[in-house]
Amino acid sequence: MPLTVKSRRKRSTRIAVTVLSGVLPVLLGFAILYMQAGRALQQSTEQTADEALRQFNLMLDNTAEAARVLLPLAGNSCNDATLALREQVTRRPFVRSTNLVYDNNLYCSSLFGEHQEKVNPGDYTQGQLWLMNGNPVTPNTALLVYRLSDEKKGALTTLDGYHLSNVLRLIGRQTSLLLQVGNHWLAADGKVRDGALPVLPVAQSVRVSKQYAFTVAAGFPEGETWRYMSSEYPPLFSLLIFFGVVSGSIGHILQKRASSPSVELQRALEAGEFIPYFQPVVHGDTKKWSGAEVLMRWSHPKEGLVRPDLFIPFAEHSGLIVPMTRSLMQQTAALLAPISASFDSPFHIGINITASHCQDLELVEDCRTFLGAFAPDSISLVLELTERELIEPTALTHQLFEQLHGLGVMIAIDDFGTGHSSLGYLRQFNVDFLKIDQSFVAMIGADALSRHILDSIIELSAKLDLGIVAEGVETQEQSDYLTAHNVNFLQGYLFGRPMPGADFINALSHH
Ligand code: G
Ligand code: G
Ligand code: MN
Repeated sequence: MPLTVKSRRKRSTRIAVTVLSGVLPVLLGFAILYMQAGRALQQSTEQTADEALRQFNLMLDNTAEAARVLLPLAGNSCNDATLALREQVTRRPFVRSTNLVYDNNLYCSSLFGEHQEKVNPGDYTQGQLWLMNGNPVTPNTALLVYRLSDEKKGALTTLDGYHLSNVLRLIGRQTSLLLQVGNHWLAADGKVRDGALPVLPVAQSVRVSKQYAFTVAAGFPEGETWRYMSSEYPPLFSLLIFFGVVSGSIGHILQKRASSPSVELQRALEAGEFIPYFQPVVHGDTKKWSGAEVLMRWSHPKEGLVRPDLFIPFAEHSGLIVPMTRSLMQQTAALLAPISASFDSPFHIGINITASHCQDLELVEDCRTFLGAFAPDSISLVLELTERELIEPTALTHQLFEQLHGLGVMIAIDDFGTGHSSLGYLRQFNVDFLKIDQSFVAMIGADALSRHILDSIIELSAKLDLGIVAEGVETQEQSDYLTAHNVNFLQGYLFGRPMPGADFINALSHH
């Protein structure tokens, strides 16, 4: 059935839509995962930096406490203070050494006792902290010096860099974690370097201590987001691919599914797939070709030639039957008008119309255009209206039929005998022809009752002075019977099957 096949889009478009519906969800999911990974890494560096800040603050609290205890001793003789200095070193876990200063001169140390060394307050960030890369006792070992001063009195307590780099290493784990004091910074490898902090390109978080003059920075090297995704998300990737395949398949299936019949008919109309076939109608007595009925065929790109019973009901329902018939009339005119001058008597051209043609006066214009294409008086146009769905007699339909008759268009009741038209109806619409339905013609030679029905129809049309066409004439017997009963016109396989325009014109030239 052609109406279930959709080929509205080109093949390349269909493939593109399928691929897009498969790839888009994957890309979207991938983008979401990328953002999710970025957020996870950011959260991780923030937590790491917070934790490191807390640890360093605690360690410095301990170191600063030692300096606070010792500061009052500054200026006292070193001998008297040494014990107190060493006691702080012993008692406090992170304190490595303690020193007393007077007038910017370090004069007493927990390690050496009496000792002389200049102190430059400018070395200390905010006068408080100095991150050194070792001292003469332990060169190349990081050292954080805390300075507390009160006028000329001063105390210096040092924190071993080993503890600091331990914190950086243990808390940092996967994260790069750095401690910055002024112009120096320490990494997890325990080395102190000079200069500005290096930029950590992925998810960098920086925390500044409120109590002490240091900063902590956490972050990841370039490419960490991808590394994180490839280590954490493989199951999600499989899920994404699965969704992509499902959604691509759905896209593919939806495209293959039928579009609504009216969309498909509209497409076919635009593509010019509705073409006329012609079946000859012959004179009852001479059997010479007197005309033809135009029968619509759908030349479907996939289904081949489709018979009208399969699609005319849809066309009527969607209102497309009017433009479809117009197209059929245009094609018929284009085929037959060029040879119309050679028709000796008016050639009957039968066009099937439906009730939906009778809802406005458009049909009048279509018929005028059609007749205008032919040589004057070369054809007579017969509109065939099926008896199965006859129209309501209204002011508009009367106007329509009046105007059609004014143009010289004739009306035939098609499939006569299968419906229930009243005699009043035949008179009201000024019908010119009855087309006896082929089921009655098929009764010829059968039982007597059936033949009576046929005979009555023939008789009736004679009394009403209507032309009569017998349809579906297949045998010589039927033909002889109908001719003997003065049926004016015959149509059926015996005389010719419905055929394409070119074949019809060719056959016409031999008759
Ligand atoms: O021979 P065929 O199979 O063509 O005809 C099948 C049915 O379709 C017939 O009842 C015929 O009247 C109808 N039909 C054929 N062509 C047209 C047309 O152009 N318009 C309408 N409304 N019906 C048609
Ligand atoms: O419009 P109408 O219902 O009259 O359409 C005529 C229908 O009858 C078309 O489907 C046409 O193909 C078909 N037809 C025409 N001649 C014959 C015939 O001799 N025998 C049979 N069985 N069908 C015919
Ligand atoms: Mn017909």
